Amino acid sequence: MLSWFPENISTFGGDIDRVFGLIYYIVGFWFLLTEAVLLYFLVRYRRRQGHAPTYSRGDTWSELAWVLVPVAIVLALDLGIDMAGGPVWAHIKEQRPADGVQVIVTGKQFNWNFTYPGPDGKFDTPDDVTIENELHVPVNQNVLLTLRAKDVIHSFFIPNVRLKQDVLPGRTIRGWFNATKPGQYEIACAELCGFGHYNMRGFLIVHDSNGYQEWLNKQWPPAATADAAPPAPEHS
Ligand SMILES: [Cu+2]
Repeated sequence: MLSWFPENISTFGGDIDRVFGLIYYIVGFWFLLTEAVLLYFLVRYRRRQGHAPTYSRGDTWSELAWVLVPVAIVLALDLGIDMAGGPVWAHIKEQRPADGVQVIVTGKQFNWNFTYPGPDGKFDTPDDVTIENELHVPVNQNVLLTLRAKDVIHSFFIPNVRLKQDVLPGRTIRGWFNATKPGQYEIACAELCGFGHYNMRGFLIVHDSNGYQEWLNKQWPPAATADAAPPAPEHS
């Protein structure tokens, strides 16, 4: 199903793909059906010699049924989509995990800045590190994003983790994901944000746990942070 999609490497990506598939097949079915009926009627009721047109007022039940029956079916299918999509939305948008790797994402013309809190786990301290266009995360761990924009509206889009979120100047929006496969994946801006929009390309680098530790050690060499470590327990 939907095999042209980029590989899903997100814990919630399968749910999103299922909702997408449901909408795709329902809308696809109705599109083909209505276009086919339209073409049939165009030919069947075309202008012909000796056939006077009739005007249908639509005020008998059998005429109204042409409108009301499809309305009822489409409404039922819409509610079905809502029932399938509602829990997925709630899981992704409202039930953000409490623990995870914290990253501030700032979109600006024309790149993505990723800010890490450093060993102290707090933002706006001297050990914060900001990296351009590279989001490094560990595999199988929650990544909690705080999304902001500096100038105009951008849209933070990582196709492989099925995450797309607008970022707006003046607002702080939260997002999260949990990547299940190490590798390098594309990040894009999905909102036309100026002449360099096409160039707003970054990469998500999902490390295995050793690789992530190595990357952390490179950003914050252990020697430099030894002072911040708690004192060794005293022996009595
Ligand atoms: Cu942008």
